[in-house]
Amino acid sequence: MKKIYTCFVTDVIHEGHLNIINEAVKYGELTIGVLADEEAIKFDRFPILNQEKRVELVKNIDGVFDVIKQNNLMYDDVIDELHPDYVIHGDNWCQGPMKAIRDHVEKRLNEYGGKIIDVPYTYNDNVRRIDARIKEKLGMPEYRRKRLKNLIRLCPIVKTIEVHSGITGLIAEKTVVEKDGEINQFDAMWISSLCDSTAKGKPDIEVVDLTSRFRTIDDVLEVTTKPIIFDGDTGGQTAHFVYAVRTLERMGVSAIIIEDKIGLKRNSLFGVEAKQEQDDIEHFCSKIKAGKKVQLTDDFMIIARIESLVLEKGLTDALVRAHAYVDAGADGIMIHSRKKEPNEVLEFCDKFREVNKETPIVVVPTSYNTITENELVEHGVNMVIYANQLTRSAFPAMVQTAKDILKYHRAKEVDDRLMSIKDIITLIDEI
Ligand code: SPV
Ligand code: MG
Repeated sequence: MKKIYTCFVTDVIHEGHLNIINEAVKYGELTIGVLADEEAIKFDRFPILNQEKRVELVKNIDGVFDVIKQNNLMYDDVIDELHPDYVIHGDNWCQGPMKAIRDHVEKRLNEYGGKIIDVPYTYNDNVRRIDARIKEKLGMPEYRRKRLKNLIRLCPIVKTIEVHSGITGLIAEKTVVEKDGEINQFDAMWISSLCDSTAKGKPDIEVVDLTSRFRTIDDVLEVTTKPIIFDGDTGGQTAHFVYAVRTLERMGVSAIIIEDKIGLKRNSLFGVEAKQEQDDIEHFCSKIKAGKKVQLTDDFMIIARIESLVLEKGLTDALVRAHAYVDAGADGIMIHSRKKEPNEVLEFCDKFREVNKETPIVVVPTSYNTITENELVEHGVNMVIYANQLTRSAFPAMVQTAKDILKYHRAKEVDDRLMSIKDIITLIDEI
């Protein structure tokens, strides 16, 4: 009897999967591997059911010889142990980032004469409807909100990108890349005060009010499923902050980050060039405590952002504050810096981790951008936020286009570098 293998990530078995199974059993006895959560999230949606539950789901299907766990996205664990004669998959993996998986599997099977079978991918109205329902569910507040904590547990580092609109949300949601045989996507989204304000042509001084900031979140929520981390600036007055916590939690936002500054907030990247005042520890702790007291679920996180390095108050001050904020109930610490080199941030992380192994550390490597995600992981960082790069890439492109249209009195000269009309009108999926 030949061994045939397929890998499932799915939360719902539909006719597409049954079709693969029906084809597979023609060749031999079928083993289905259920992909680990931490591997699935590298290229697919976050599974609604965890790996254990998905194993149970698949076990109930008739005609399946065995169900195993696949813990490596590239199939190496399965190929080493099972040595399948055939690997069967929908032909959707013949292009796009998933092709890297197919290429790798093909190479491994070739080592001993195994073969791939591609079956036409089923995408009819029924499957489309099931797909849309899962996506809708993932976007619901109670499912989305808790996913950040899950991601912190599952990922070596949670990769977060700034978004400030539906369209930037879609970029964060849909961009998947393959490089050197590795597949990656962003895990979460950051609603930056800098970029949200900039998109509205306003300075980053808390002048864009919370009602407007929540509108931005709503636009993003409507078209995405990934968790959202909200840049809450100083959190404002404590009496106001508690309302923000409640609203964000209800919307399905996973975390708010508030910075320990008081008075007129200026962007941290100004550092000491702009007058900025740091809050005192006691007052900031009372704000954290008030926020933690009003939240209604265990999912929501209040992350305390320390501005000591930005305001040149030194490492010791940053560490004292970090421990005090954790004691006050902060679910995470964000340490910020505007230095070109990562040294002070890394030193902070190392020293903090000597005492505290658990509390998630968040960093924003805008100025010290040579540091890699792997290096951050080595220093105990749990989340990296790419806080403004989408805005900063779009703006120069738009200015150049505006200038060139004025220069040439027509749009022909700029057309080559623009997205095609076909691409833009088909970019957004219609319901
Ligand atoms: C933001 O993105 O608005 C931030 C990060 O708060 S920074 O601009 O570096 O202060
Ligand atoms: Mg900000």
